[in-house]
Amino acid sequence: MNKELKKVLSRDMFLSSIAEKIEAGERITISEGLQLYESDNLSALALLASEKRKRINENFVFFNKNFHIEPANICVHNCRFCSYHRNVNDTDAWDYGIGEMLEICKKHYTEDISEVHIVGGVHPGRNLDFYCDLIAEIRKAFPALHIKAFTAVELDYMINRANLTLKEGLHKLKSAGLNSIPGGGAEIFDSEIRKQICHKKSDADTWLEIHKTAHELGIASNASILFGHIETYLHRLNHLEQLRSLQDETHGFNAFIPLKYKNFNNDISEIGEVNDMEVLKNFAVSRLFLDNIFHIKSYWPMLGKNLAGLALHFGADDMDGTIDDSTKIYSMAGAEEKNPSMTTDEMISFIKKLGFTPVERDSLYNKRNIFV
Ligand code: V47
Ligand code: SF4
Repeated sequence: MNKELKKVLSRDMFLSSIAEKIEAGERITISEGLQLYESDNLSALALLASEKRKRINENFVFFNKNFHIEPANICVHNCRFCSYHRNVNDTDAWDYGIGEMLEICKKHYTEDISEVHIVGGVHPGRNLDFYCDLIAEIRKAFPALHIKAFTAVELDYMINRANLTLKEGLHKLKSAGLNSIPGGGAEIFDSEIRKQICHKKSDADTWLEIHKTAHELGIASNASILFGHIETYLHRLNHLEQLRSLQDETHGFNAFIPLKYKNFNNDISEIGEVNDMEVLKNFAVSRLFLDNIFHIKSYWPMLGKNLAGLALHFGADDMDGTIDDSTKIYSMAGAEEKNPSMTTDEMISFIKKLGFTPVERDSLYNKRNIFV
């Protein structure tokens, strides 16, 4: 244990014993996780999470060069926290065809871009064949691009409608060129909370089953949590526990993304947003609890650059991508970054200024360039 951490823990009996466990590489329990959440000793949480992150990821902070496609904001669901979904006839609804999405790819693609991230609403008029054609066309036009696409909730709907098993549907998408699955749609796994904030959406078991099946087929994925609305610390920890157990089985999750609930223009706006301390604490506990998911993503388009940078001192090791102003999900929910875009140079100097070594990665966290 480093000197600074010892000093910060010297008058904190509760955290000291948990810190010893973490130091010895032992797994922490839900009740220990609860003690971490309930602690006001933010310096200790930061130092503990930083020690853990260093053991896993040294001093590296990862980023990739990517862009997003949001095929449609039309959605059959009506999640109460969502500021993005629209009905088919709304004047601000969009719904891109395959040709339009290829144009988006052409607009953003250069040889050094390694990933396209595709997430949108659960569209009632689109089927699995449409999405397979989309993936196949992108694969044909941009053979080297990693295609990370469709949350488990979108996958559940399209595969169900095609009357296929999860395995058959995912296999079909993989054959078309799908490489990995993003972490969205997880929200909070607890069924009572889900009933209150996203009652129509796929349940936790389905979300977990889709990721498990994907992992078994060799499709890696991410996981997320939507926090800071009506859930308690215990709901968050139960969520983390379910992810940790699945990861023990499959080792298929690349990264965990804590998504802070943003409250602009949705059905639960009145509950407000949690403060930055709470966000940072959540990063630290996630890093300490999820000992088997190697990367914690500080998703800057949603957090804003300043808070995303601070999260790197609370256990996060990944900034996600350069984005090129290609996502609206978070700006529509009130995120500080209205047109998120960072050049590679900006990303590198941003990470360096915070004292870390920037690493450009591919979507599976292979190192492409280390900027010492
Ligand atoms: O599941 C919706 C979230 C998610 C709000 O895998 C909101 O690399 C905050 O999948 N406030 C979709 N969050 C985003 C997603 C994602 C994002 C970044 C990286 C990756 C990855 C995946 O967006 C949804 C939901 O949890 N969301 N509304 C809101 N008001
Ligand atoms: Fe639809 Fe996703 Fe919004 Fe829910 S969060 S309403 S599934 S777009």
